[in-house]
Amino acid sequence: MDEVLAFDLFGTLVDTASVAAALARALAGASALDAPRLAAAWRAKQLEYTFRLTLMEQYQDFDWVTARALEFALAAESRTLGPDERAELAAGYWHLSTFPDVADGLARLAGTGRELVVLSNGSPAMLAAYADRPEFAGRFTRWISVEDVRAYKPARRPYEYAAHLLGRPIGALRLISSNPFDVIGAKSAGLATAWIDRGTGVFDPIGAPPDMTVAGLTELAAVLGG
Ligand code: 2OP
Repeated sequence: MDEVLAFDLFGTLVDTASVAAALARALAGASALDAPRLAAAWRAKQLEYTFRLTLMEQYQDFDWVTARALEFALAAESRTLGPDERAELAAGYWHLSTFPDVADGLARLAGTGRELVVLSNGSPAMLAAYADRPEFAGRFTRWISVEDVRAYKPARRPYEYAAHLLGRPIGALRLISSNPFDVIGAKSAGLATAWIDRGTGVFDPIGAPPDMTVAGLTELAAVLGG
């Protein structure tokens, strides 16, 4: 039986840097703004909060985490926005741009006969919104949210839960992610891995290297015979 490919969403299929345009619009007129840097700081804080909550054995959903991280990132830059403007910006995480290689890569991977699923930190409602996109429609058999186990990746629980839901041994899943923490977490839980290097070229040296490194989904499909 072929392995199941479990895709991370944020940063892997959709581009978290695409919130920069909305940040630039919201803060137009304020003093010089490096919107891509602010978007990156927001994303880094968002992930930090997921890690910290999980370490504290607490859970707040990904919308809450995203909103709090934006609050922090703005305050750290001494930028002020009202609650409605902040809410609108945070809602941008429901509408991130899909990376250009994704539609073609998923089509080819589906052609290999492997089952494709999503395993994401996103809330079930967020995942449902993404599932309706034309490039994703019908490609994934499941959109698995960590919310079901109330623990964020890279805790073991979300990976083990995905294997349990799919009724497969954990080693029959391959996690596909651009996030090194996710790749290392999955590997340490027993999954095979593929790292989508979306341009950083730098992988964290705190765990096993990825089983596979590719530049995008089209290349992944080629390596996997699609
Ligand atoms: C995701 O779960 C880790 O943010 C990443 O989609």
